[in-house]
Amino acid sequence: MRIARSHSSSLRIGMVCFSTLGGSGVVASEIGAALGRRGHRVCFLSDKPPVRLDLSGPNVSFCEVPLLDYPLLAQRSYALALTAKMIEVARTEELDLFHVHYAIPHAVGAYLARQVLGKRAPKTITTLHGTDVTLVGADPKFQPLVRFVVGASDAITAPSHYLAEAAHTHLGLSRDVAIEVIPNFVDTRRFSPPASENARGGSHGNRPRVLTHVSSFRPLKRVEDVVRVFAVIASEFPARLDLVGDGPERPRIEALVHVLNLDSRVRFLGERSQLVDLLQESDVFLFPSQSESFGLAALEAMACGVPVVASAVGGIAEVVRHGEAGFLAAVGDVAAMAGHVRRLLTDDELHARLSRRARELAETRFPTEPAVDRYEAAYRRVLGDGLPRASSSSRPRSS
Ligand code: GMT
Repeated sequence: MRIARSHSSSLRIGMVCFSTLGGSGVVASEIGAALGRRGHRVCFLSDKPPVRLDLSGPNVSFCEVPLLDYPLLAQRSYALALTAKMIEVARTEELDLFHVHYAIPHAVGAYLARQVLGKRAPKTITTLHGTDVTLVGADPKFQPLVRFVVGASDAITAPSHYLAEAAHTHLGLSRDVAIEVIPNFVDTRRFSPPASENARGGSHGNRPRVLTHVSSFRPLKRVEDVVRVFAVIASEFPARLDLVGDGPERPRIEALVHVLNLDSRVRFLGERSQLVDLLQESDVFLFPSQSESFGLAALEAMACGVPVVASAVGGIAEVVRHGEAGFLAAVGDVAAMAGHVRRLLTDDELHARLSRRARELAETRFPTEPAVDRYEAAYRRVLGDGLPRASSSSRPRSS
């Protein structure tokens, strides 16, 4: 039988996330690692160890979700296997709560597991991340399911005000259902500018200017716009484009780079779990997404002092302040984005100012520990530890 623990006692948390390099798995990994350092026991449940998770840290473990291999279950359902594992781990580890990242299938697993576990079930916190709301949740076929399992959570969080609002409108969640905005965060000790700014091109340097893009190469990332912006810049400057990541759009983008005769100036670097070295060489980070709840990749670039040129959509403006940490333009406006990059590459003073401010915003508005404090407070609250309830409309700290 689970014993209620006091405020200061350590919690037992089942952290459920994707293992891939996407932002939701990164955020889950960073929260779990920080909670482990605080003495909580965190067990990650996923198909593989999350790529960005440091399993050598204190109090962090990994519980693999093995797929059921039975002929009648032709699809080898991950959702069912996950649910079964959540039930098992909740019992063996005496979990206090599940913290699930990305609604589908994770909040479904949490809901079913809790039905099975009954009175002894852990509480559930669901963190929405983006397309779980804007694509899957907005799809009429999935909306009733997503709304139900998200609404059944004991607490819901989202990384931006944009996504919290989208969850109410797309999922049709009642306004009485509070969604706490806890902005994503970045470890600014690890993600830091280069020791010397000479690492970057600069208008007087001899090195080519480096433009960088990191994504999952899904259509909504609009990697074609990245290449088209670069084509403009490459016709005016000695420049290189680093494309980091992999996904369904990559073959099409490789073909486009070839057609534009840019093969020698574009590097396809594939998936990388270590980004700092690449970001420290970068002059401008390109992020022209069709939709974005937050843009963790842009925040990591900012922490390394890289100004961002991005589309003005979703939660990006809550992270990349136009004219401070970079510049925003309408989705698909390649000419405007190329113009912003051109300014940054020709005006060293402007570049240095935005680079400094990008770093400063990452440090002051998106630090790790205050965000983890807020998750921990949410855990205590759902466990009935009597801490005051945070306002669902509280904004990230302004500097
Ligand atoms: O929602 C997704 O498409 C996947 C998700 C992920 O796992 O990468 O990305 C979302 O979550 C990140 C972490 O909170 C955010 O930084 C991304 O902006 C967001 N992606 C989208 O909204 C497209």
